[in-house]
Amino acid sequence: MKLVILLAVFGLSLAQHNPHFKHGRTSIVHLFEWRWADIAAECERFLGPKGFGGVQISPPSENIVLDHPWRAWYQRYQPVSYKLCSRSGSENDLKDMISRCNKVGVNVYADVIINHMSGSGGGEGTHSACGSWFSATKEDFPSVPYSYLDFNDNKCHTSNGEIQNYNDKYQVRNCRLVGLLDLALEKEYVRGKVVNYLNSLIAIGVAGFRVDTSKHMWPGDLQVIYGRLNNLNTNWFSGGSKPFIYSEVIDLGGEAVSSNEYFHLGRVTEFKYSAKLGYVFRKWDNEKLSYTKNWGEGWGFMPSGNAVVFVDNHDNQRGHGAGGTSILTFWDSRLYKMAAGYMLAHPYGVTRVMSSYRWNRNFVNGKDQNDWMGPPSYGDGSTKPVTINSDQTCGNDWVCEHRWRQITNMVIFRNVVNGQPLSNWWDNGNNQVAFGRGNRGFIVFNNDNGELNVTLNTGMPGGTYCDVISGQKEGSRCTGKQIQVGGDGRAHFRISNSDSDPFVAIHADSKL
Ligand code: AAO
Repeated sequence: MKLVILLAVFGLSLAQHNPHFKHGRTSIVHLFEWRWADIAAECERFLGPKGFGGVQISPPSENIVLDHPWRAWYQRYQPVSYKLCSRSGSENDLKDMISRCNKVGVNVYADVIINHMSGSGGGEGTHSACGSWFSATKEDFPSVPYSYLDFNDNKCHTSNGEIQNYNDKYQVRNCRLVGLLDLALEKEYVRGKVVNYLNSLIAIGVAGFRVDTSKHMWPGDLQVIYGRLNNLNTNWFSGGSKPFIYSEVIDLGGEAVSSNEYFHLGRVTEFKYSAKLGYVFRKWDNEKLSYTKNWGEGWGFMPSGNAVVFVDNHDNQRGHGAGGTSILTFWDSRLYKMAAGYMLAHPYGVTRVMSSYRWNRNFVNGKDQNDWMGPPSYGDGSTKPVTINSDQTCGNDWVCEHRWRQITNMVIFRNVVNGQPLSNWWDNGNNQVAFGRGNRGFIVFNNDNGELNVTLNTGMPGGTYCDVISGQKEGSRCTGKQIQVGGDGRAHFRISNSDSDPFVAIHADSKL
């Protein structure tokens, strides 16, 4: 009996680590601030056909609407109700998008804000995405409903009710993060509301959740909440599937709360990965690509089976969260493509690709004054649609990194090499490295100032392969470079450091 219970508990926690990707797919794309209608179209016209495993969507719950700063992106991180209504679209738009994405085998993961409601300074009225009245002043959110009794104020013992010290885990979990009204998740009533909210998303077909500010919630409370979640909708997922959970925990070391407190609950965002990858490709702090021979746990990252990894996220790409100048973003496109290529080729973690919009950066003393700017929008504040240009890039200031050929093709590469170990590592002791994934794929980087000119053992069957970075295989020809692999698995690579993309990748499906 005890064994059965143990197995049940263990099985349950394990299942929440599973993204439930379909058809051997391996990557998530974060379509930050996209409208639901655009996501639906993107699933059908691009993500499904190109083999993306899932999409992380912006918070679907109703949020405060801010005038100062005007319609900031981060208003979406201040819920006022659990109505499924936001500038991304209505509840019907959301449902339609989820089912259309599911139909083409692309999972949907919702970004959920359950630690808090709006900021304490949010005032009162109907300045909300869909007209719900609320009072931040009185801590009154009748659309849920939550009252002042449902918040943590009495549990926080700092002078102003704010988190003041990240070395005190009681503050981190019981006090307000930047003034956000902190929900009392140990209350049965609050747990019930949160469970209902998450279950309402499971009912319409999401595959799981990115759980915002997990660091600021007690793992024990989260465990109870997750334990009450329904299994995934059997229209799309096999019976008994638990929602995939990935906790947002920023742990760069040296604070009271560590990522490992959340490992039993699901996967966790590995922010060290993003920060270090930036250092490596920028060659800061004397970092070199050759030092990444033991990339992963060897670099002090969490175990691979626990990690969700990314080059940048919606916070650190604009200096929020664990932002820093090392973070690579679309603004540094050449290095960004290499870093994304490296991440997607390397077996560590579940990979998440960022898809951004452009905003008017304005640095004053190293800080972007416009780090608040919301998505491309019309004068009335409504979000502009994602348009697709004839060359398949996006218009209206949507960056669509996930559509950059080099990145899309590396998402495909990761699917093709799925399950294969890292193999045939080579480096020049500096910033030229190469590695394979069994006999299914091989990648070579030149981030040095000189040329790369070397013959390497790729571990691949002999033949002619198309490089999927400078081009790809189209019919029986390569649109970019060709790589000849001999019968002995060896191939010659020559990569100039002035190439627009100084890396080369081949895989089993790019063979002529
Ligand atoms: C906005 C305004 C505030 C206002 C508030 C309420 O900006 O001035 O008071 O509304 O009216 C986003 C925005 C916030 C925004 C918020 C609500 O980023 O600016 O506030 O929406 O609209 C912490 C959390 C982490 C969080 C991150 C931003 O731990 O969970 O802050 N990320 C998520 C979302 C994010 C969202 C929220 C949470 C809120 O992804 O988009 O906020 O729902 C240390 C700690 C981290 C801490 C950072 C930043 O990091 O370790 O836990 O993240 O500080 O406070 C080095 C260190 C590193 C350190 C970092 C500091 O890198 O190694 O550990 O420096 O930069």
